[in-house]
Amino acid sequence: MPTSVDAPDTLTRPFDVAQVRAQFPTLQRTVHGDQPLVYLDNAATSQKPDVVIDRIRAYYAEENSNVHRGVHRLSQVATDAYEGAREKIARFINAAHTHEVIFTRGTTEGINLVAHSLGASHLSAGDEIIVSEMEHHSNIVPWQMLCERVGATLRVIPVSDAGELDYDAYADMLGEQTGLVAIGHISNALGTINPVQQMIADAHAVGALTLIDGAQSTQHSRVDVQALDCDFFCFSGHKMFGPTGIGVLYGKEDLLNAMPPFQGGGDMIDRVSFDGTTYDALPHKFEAGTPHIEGAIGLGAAVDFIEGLDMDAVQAHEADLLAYATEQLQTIDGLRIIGTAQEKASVISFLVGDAHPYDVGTLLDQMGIAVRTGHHCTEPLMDRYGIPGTVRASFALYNTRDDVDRLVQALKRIQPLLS
Ligand code: 7TS
Repeated sequence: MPTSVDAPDTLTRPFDVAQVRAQFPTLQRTVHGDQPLVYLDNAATSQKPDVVIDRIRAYYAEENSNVHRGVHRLSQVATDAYEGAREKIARFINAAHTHEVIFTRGTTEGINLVAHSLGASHLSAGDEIIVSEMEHHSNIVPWQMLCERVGATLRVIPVSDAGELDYDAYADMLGEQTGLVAIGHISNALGTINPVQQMIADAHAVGALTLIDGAQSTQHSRVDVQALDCDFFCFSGHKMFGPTGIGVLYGKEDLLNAMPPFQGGGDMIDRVSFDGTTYDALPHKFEAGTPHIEGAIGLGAAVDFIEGLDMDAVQAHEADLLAYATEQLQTIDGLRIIGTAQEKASVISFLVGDAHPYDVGTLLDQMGIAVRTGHHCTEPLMDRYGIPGTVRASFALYNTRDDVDRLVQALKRIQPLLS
């Protein structure tokens, strides 16, 4: 079977943004007639490079079959590709074992899986679950549901005006009653990079488990789950140049083994009878039903794409974009940046005077600029700042200073319409 699309060219160093952009077909298109697209909605989802698109096409054109237990050739090819993707992802996050990588629909499903299964085995009435005020709803609501189910209590780490966690408050909350600390690695609304390594160590010191919501981190930085020592780490393929509908839950082997399955069905069993059913070993115990085969394979191609880049150079490029955009946006009268943490990823939330974020976003769209507006699924955080939402420009490795200039020029043009 041809698998040449599996092996992207290693990019020439230093980081060549034009060469990277050329690999993303969507970035070549125009919108609203002849407006070149300026795509600044990467925290919602990233665009996809040719290697990912081509790999998915090759799977359907040449390898399509259901996975596992098939004796025929195509089933073996599809299984090898699916399980090969799991191995790539395990290496990518430095998991100790490949079977610690569970395929999910995305971050949301990974967190719900842990809330369901860990809730059944490890958490009970009187336990506390700690989250922060800046969490995405995906890292709030499953824990609220779990608290209701088992009688546990949700504790919330406050956020400062700048958008940083109140670490002293966190340290005070930790105790033997703490069952789990569930924290976002990088805030999707503010860009704040949280000190998760220290938070995990401090949680472990009181015997608590830890879950990191990595939805916003795998596309910006190297993640090493063993170095972090987190118990669980969740992320979404579509935010890291891979397909939608696929994501990963990493969990430590002993914990995953001790947790009951999330969903029941085909592929997750050892033996089924009406007298009782036994479950398959990891990772299959947590993957009921036909999986998102092409999604996993596409995510493997996205991992290859990222690993073909010099991540230090990518980080330097994104840091430059963040600094340049922050400086340029501040030249706009009445523009207020929400989230000015010391440690920030390339996400900028802002408000322009009293203008509603939706109006700003709609006018920017007319000029080909894609930003996101609203509460970004962080309503408690918006309540904290007393605002209905923000305009959010989120940058990926393929964005340029020219994109920043287009955003700033457009904001200056629409400003008279907003007041
Ligand atoms: N956690 C964080 C920090 C996120 O940013 C998101 C998605 C999720 C969890 C959920 O990920 P999913 O792939 O399961 O949906 N964030 C956004 C966003 O900022 N705009 O659209 C989706």
